[in-house]
Amino acid sequence: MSEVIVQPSFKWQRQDGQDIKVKDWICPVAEMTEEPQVVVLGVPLSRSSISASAASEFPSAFRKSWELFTTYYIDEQVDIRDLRVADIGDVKMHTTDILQCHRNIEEAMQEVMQKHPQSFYVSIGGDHSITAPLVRALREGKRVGILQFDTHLDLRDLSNGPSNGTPIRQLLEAGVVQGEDVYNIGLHGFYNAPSLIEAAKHYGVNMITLKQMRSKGAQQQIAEVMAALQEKVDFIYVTVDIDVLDIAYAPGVPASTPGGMRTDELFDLLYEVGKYEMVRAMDFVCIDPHRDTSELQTVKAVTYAFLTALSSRYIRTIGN
Ligand SMILES: [Mn+2]
Repeated sequence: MSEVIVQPSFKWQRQDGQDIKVKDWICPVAEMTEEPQVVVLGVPLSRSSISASAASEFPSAFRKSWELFTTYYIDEQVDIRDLRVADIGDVKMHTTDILQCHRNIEEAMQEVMQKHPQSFYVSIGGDHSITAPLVRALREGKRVGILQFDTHLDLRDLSNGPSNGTPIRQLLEAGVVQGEDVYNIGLHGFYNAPSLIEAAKHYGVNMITLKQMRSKGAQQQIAEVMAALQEKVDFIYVTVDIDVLDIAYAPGVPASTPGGMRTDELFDLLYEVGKYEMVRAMDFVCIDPHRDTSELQTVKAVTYAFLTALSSRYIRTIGN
């Protein structure tokens, strides 16, 4: 029994057949007979969000959305059901102590890595503060690159404690990650104050605006970032702050803004990301299902993004 990982509050009745849904495919880790290739970890923490957020409810909303998707991806004409994906449960959280929650997250990730050293890890937030403890656990003394999809730099100083505005700053200040190994794609508009731009320059963070990404296209942009990172780092962590999406596409996000990325652009980017072996782990953060529309526009967008990234990973492994 784990001290820091608890069983999900919500569990599907899985069924077999020709036309399975994602709910029938992703398997509780205890029921898995073979070693999982992908491990999903829920990280239900949102007390660390600057604006009030029910992101702690997202892991459960994410699991519930699995009945809305099949395992067949028509764009690439591939069924991904043979990819072994395990749901390991949620990190146990303290009710009020955020630093204790962060210690639990770090410990839970270490436990996941110990149990499943060869797997690809997908953490489902929670707010963006969870990325710092997750990366701390994953690093193991190696050089880690971060590919961040975000409207914000998340480089706020730590004078008010760790929050969803500080994860990158925390990792840089602690020397866990080097600024030149951080690539932020999706910055746009009027949401990053001059002091934060200064901090990005000070640390050498690579800032790629949404406009710059659009002029290159997803494939070329990701190829360039990956080529640069492959020269420098041992593995890559991908963090997807859903506030990168335009508010019209993702209303269920506390800090989403106009002028952001479209869902199809995020899917294309994550499809490219999935092609690279060096990507060891990924997270999706800052989704507040209580703000979402009744049609679950935001929740569905994230599940779709998750499936897209797994599809290209799967397609890559079939070739091997
Ligand atoms: Mn963020």
